[in-house]
Amino acid sequence: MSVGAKALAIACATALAIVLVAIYIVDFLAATPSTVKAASAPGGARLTLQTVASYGHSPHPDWVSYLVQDGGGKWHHTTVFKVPAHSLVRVTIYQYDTATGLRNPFWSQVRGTVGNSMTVDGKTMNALDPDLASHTFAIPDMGITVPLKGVADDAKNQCSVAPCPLSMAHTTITFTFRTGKPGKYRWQCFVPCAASFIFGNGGPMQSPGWMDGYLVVA
Ligand SMILES: [Cu+2]
Repeated sequence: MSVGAKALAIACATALAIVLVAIYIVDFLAATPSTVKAASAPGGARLTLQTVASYGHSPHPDWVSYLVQDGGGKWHHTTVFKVPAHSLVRVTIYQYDTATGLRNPFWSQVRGTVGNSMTVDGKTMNALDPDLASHTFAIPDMGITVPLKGVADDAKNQCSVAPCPLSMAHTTITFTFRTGKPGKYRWQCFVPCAASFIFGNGGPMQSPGWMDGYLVVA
């Protein structure tokens, strides 16, 4: 290879590396989902979420995701939720995805909620069979973990395009937790639910706006 050809090859490789770094910064590091304020409720706030097996829209129609409902009943594709400090947050999660299962059964216990419990379709529970978990809603810095029971694999009427309506197969999980001082707390799912990614932990599992996000306590 001539010196000129070598120099050209190095220049092309350098340019490609710069483009990839720029895409990484703009598309991943700087991409921040919008913030949705939880609806006000006596003593605090009411946070309503849903999880879906596939978002059904661009940019990733086949990615698993969370969505949040605003006080007016409209669903938003974001995972940044604003709730008041030093107050009770009553959470309802409509879970439309089937189970993937937890590798670490620690995350199948309900921890950090009022009474260390949740209700699943109206039944009070303190833990879930790890194999039945579809996702978790966990805020490690607040000591909160809630495992979410998946719908049966053979359930009729499964939803694949968000937002999913209550007429489609789902489980309903409710729990309440108390917020402390203001801050920005990371929350995430711990079920390796990202189908078609290595060990189920890529794509939506490491992208804010899908399987993780922030709880903004203000
Ligand atoms: Cu998940």
